[in-house]
Amino acid sequence: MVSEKTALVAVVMGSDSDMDVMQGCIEQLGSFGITPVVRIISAHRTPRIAAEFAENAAQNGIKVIIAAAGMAAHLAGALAAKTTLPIIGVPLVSGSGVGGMDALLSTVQMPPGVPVATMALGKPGAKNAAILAVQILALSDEKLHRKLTEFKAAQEKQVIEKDAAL
Ligand code: RP5
Repeated sequence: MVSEKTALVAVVMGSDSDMDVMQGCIEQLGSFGITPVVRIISAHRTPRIAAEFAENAAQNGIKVIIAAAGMAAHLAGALAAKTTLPIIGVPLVSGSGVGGMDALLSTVQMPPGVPVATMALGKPGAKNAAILAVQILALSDEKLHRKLTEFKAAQEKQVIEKDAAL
């Protein structure tokens, strides 16, 4: 069981309804051998827990926080306000009727001084959040760096094969 005290990456989401999409992020991290600590924490419904989590994350050994939320998605920003760790934000599409634009703008439009590295909406963003987290960790981890190089090469090969198969 991975806890906040043993994980290098945290995947935090605003609701259990976000899990479907964020499973892609967790699996992508897993493909690099990284098991994240996974939490459901809401900037609006559990603001005290959100602040506490962010305040203690670095001390607990977490290096990167991935924060995903839909609607008025303030989770990534709220965590960024309370830590110096890099925060990767994943805006999610909810049933609000504005197609994710609400979450995208809420996540990306951070005031100067409090950055959130904002990914694409939904599933592509969830996958990229994992890869970006690995890229950050790989700066000081040669083994991870090798895995990333292999990942890029495999991706390139797949596209070349698809092109050749046309
Ligand atoms: C956000 O509101 C969550 O991240 C979720 O995407 C959205 C809806 O939450 P639920 O009503 O499904 O719990 O805070």
